[in-house]
Amino acid sequence: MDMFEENNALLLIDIQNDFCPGGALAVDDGDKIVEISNKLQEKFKINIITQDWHPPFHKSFASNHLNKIPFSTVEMFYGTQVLWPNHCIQGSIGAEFHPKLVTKKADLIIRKGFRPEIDSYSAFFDNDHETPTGLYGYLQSRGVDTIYLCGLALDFCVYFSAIDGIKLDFKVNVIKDACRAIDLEGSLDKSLNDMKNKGVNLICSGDL
Ligand code: VGL
Ligand code: ZN
Repeated sequence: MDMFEENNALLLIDIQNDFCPGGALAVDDGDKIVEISNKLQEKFKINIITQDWHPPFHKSFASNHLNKIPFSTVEMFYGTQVLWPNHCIQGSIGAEFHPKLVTKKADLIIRKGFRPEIDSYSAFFDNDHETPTGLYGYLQSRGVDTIYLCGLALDFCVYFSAIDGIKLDFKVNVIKDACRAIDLEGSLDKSLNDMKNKGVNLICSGDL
């Protein structure tokens, strides 16, 4: 397949130190997708990288709530929010991309989760499903109609980006072997089923 077409974009989601082994919110084998993500970038004309980018007092951190522990939940004005360990704090080493991730090929690096009061899993919208990151306008103005997703974590930021992509009428492909999951209380199975039901293509890097 030729991904060098102007209507295809590869979105590399949150391949950052804190989501890799040794990081604050480590995803099992998160670092194992770096090489494959670099290879994928060779196939695409348009590469876009996202970066989870939180201020220290971010409301998605358990530490910023009274008597709350990581991986519990809280009701926020936009619905139920999982509380995470402090991660991807703006300017920290944990927020940097994995050192082996090639970033020079990216046309756009989009930061998300910088508003203290609201989390942002999706590359398109904050968790209120309303506040835009700007990615939609960017893709539209470049004539992109098909997106390919890889990165971390499959059942959170990749998943929410894929679902929003469908809502926005993109053809959405998730490259499963170039993702790893957190898998919190069945979230992996739930997200995979939901993606299948909503028309996300789950593919392998070998298919490209
Ligand atoms: C993510 C939890 C919190 C992700 C980001 O990138 O999947 N998950 N912040
Ligand atoms: Zn985050």
